[in-house]
Amino acid sequence: MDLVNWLAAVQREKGHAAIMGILNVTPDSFSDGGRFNQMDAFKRQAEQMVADGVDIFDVGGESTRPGAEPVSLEQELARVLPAIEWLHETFALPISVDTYKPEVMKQAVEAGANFINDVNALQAKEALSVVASLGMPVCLMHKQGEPKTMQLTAGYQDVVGEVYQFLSERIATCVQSGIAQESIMIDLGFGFGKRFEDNCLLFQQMTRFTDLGCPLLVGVSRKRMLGQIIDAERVEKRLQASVTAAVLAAQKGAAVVRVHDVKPTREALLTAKYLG
Ligand code: YH5
Repeated sequence: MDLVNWLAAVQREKGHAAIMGILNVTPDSFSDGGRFNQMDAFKRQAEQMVADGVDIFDVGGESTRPGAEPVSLEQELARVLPAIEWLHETFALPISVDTYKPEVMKQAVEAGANFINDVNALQAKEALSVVASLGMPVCLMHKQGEPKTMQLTAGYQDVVGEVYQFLSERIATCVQSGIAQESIMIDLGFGFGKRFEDNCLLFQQMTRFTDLGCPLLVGVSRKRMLGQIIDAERVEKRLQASVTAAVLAAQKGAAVVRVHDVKPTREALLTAKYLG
């Protein structure tokens, strides 16, 4: 089933936007004991998400957060592959891999991933051809700059116009490279090289991106822009703001919301479905 049809099926069956649950694979500790415990914690988190009604897993090796140091290919593979293999063996749910490295994309798909979530919008060398030959759906995200420094240098003349132009060009390039238009999603990239006011404007004007003809994925869960609105430094304090933002995004037409807190998000989306 192609991506657009799968999303339509989720909408139909559940009556709300698809919920993408964020599963970060944390660095291995040096001892085997630590490694076992981390995999164990990962499994329990995934099981809880399934019980809470997650629609798609997003597995990431934590290499793209603002301020983060890049992770080596070997490190990323060692973190992400066992996690994807286990999810694939254990649940009948789609799995996306959050990576910009073509080699990780390839091996993740062999391990059972069925969706590429690339914060770099397939701009790495070989990424376009790898995804085209894998035939997997992909999410193209906008960012300005590189994760390590992007929050220090962010600036736009017209953030909505520039993000629109970028995504429009990337969609065209993907299609020219043999990726089916029906398997492309887009993401405005909240917090990726954007100031507070840029994030707010993009969120407010999200519906302007619908005419690009690709389903929209929105990831704002626990992000600093929400912390700035409610004056909460600690991520654990950002739950209500995250859930509110997920409901608003769905109302503005987002097909997928990428979240940490599946259960409260699902309850809010269901409530909005009946009362909205
Ligand atoms: C996204 O928006 N984000 S990784 C900082 C936080 C909270 C969360 C503490 N991968 C996105 O999740 N993929 C990431 O504040 C993504 N869209 C897509 N498609 C950053 C992240 C986060 C960072």
